[in-house]
Amino acid sequence: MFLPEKPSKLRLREAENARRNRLEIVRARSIGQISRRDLLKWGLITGSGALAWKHGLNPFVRSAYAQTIPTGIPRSPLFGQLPFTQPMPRFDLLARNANPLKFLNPAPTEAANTTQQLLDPRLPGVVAGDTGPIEGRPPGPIWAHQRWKQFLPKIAFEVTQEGARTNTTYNPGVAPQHNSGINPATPIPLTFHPGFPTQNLNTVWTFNGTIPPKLAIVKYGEPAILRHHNKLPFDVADNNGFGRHTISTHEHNAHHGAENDGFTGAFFFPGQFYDYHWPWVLAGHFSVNTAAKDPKASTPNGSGGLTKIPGDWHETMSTHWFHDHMFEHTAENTYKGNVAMCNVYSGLDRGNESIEDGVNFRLPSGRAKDFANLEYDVNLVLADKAWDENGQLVFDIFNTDGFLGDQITVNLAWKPFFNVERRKYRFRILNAGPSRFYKISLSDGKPFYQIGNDGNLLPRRVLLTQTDHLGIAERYDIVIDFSQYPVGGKVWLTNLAEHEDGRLVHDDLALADALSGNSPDPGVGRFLEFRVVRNPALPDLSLVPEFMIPNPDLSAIPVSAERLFEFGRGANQTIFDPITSSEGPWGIRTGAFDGQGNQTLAAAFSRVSAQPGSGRREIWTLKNGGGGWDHPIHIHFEEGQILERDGSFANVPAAEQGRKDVYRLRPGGQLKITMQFRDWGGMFMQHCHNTVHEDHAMLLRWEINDGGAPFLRPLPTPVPRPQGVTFRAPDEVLGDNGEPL
Ligand SMILES: [Cu+2]
Repeated sequence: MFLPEKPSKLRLREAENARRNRLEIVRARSIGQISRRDLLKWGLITGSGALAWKHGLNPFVRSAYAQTIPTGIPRSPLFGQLPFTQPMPRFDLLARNANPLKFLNPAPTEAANTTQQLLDPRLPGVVAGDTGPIEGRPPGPIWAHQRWKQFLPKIAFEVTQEGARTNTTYNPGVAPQHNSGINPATPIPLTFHPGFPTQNLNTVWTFNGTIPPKLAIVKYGEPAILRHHNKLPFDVADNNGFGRHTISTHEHNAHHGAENDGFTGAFFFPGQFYDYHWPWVLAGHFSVNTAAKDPKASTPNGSGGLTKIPGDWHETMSTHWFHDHMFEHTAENTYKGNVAMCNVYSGLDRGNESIEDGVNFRLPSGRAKDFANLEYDVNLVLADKAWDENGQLVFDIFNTDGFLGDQITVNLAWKPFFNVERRKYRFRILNAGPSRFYKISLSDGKPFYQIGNDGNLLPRRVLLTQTDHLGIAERYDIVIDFSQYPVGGKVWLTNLAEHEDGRLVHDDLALADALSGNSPDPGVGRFLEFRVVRNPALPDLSLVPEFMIPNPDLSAIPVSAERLFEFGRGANQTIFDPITSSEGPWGIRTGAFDGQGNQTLAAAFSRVSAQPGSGRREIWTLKNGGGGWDHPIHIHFEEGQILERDGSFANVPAAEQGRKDVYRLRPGGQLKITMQFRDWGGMFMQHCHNTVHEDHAMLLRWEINDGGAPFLRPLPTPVPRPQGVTFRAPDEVLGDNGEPL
């Protein structure tokens, strides 16, 4: 997979040449000059989806001096830097702007703002003089913000997506002593380590064009709006080799209308913005606890008290993220930096460890502010990266199995350290992909608590010495108690999951083996150093309650349908459209639970593959079609409960017994989950979150059919163009048995 640490010069040159040759193909595909079909035609891709073994075109090409050992990928140079020599930056807080209707200019509107602007002729399909709408949201009533007037936004976030630049406005939300001494006034160039080269303008694209990654602070009962400006290059070729300049922003498992979900086919162009409306209601808002009587269904009131809100408190969510969902280009764009996190606060999880009101869990956080104290509540985003001999980020392996970087970054800093006090900390750990799994342990094997899985606090805390495999897009909230270490002590977060390729974890290493440095996978071992630097100034008042949020009880709700989704290889395509359909090899077979014989289909966002009824409860079986790969499957919009893993609830580990939005299938595995579809409607998605599998067509669209107004059935497919989104009827609609209607 990767070259050994000190390869011979000849071997390194051979591998670098192979990578350079491949980059031409990666680039041509990223800007749409060639398709996968072209590559198949030219014989560069095999039926199984991997690049053929043609000299210079494959990272695993047979080496000139070893017949059977693959050449491997050149390791990312470290420019003489050592690990754990730079502080880990805390996330960069997005400003919470009050009064969005006045703050945002032009003011946000219920339906998309179709005010025309002159288009830049560098945009695809545009000639001088063409005009198009300033907002890229599909126009008209179907894509209008659902229940806009009822949930007018109270907070606005305004962000750009743009190329790399220096951050001069860093706001970590905590004093430097809680940020390893980083002075936020010091400009931050876009680099993974101060001793590495700075990233070029169009090598990295992030929120506001800067690092550290961004954090949005939201709370229930406070509707928000995210205005996202696309400031990426007009010319699709200005991408330094990978990444697509059209984007769609998915708030990962927010319970919001489809027009705000970052649908993969509702992407927008450079020069446009898109307003995403986030109402932040508890699921069940319109059917459960509608009179807002239950104090557990609540939100911080700003002065130490609670405001009760409608909905089911068992659906309260906490740790979110948002990221690009561009059709066929999600892996490139998220890898390039289109990733942010979002902490959702509530009466239960308010980010204040001192308020005793019988509702607040008092998880490690801080106490100075009413809610969202961050001193001891730390977001961590894990992302494996690779860079070339000039230190520039590369998206290297043109391989549909998945992409692995050889270097682990935390908060986009290469192997940093973080100063902690002798007390409890909460870490909200996100795996941002693109393809690697992590199994996390402390380097001394000491136990810690897992309190959350995905966006949700668990029914019960779980004491662990190692986590399960953290799949791409999954989040684990853990609590580590550093009071067990002396001042001056050090301990490291360590990855035990060894990969050979992007398909699955090859081996779970014993802690000693992961620490030994002997693994051929440079991604295992220590990746974050904790330095215990002092005693806390104030006593640690935080708690780690044994019991937190039990699952909502759906047992009284009849099951309206059972469906099967099988995730596998060798997908067929029935729709041939250059914009809305993709090609495999990955795909999904859809059907009734006992349905047999339907074909595995590659993604097309103009196909509707399932239509659960609004308010209904369903049971879905997610099945891995093979034993040679793992898939972390993400179902948008609804939190699910795992009823069975491989035929029995006894196989569901404690840390997976809460609500989930990403479901790891494991090789050959099968899950049965249940969900209820409510409150909002429209077109959503389900896909593998190994983003390379997702982009190579393991994705489908499903829709909530509410049987009437305000939605048409099935919804027309948006087809975005710079001049404006057009619509057409879905190319294909599958019935409950998985067969085309
Ligand atoms: Cu997958």
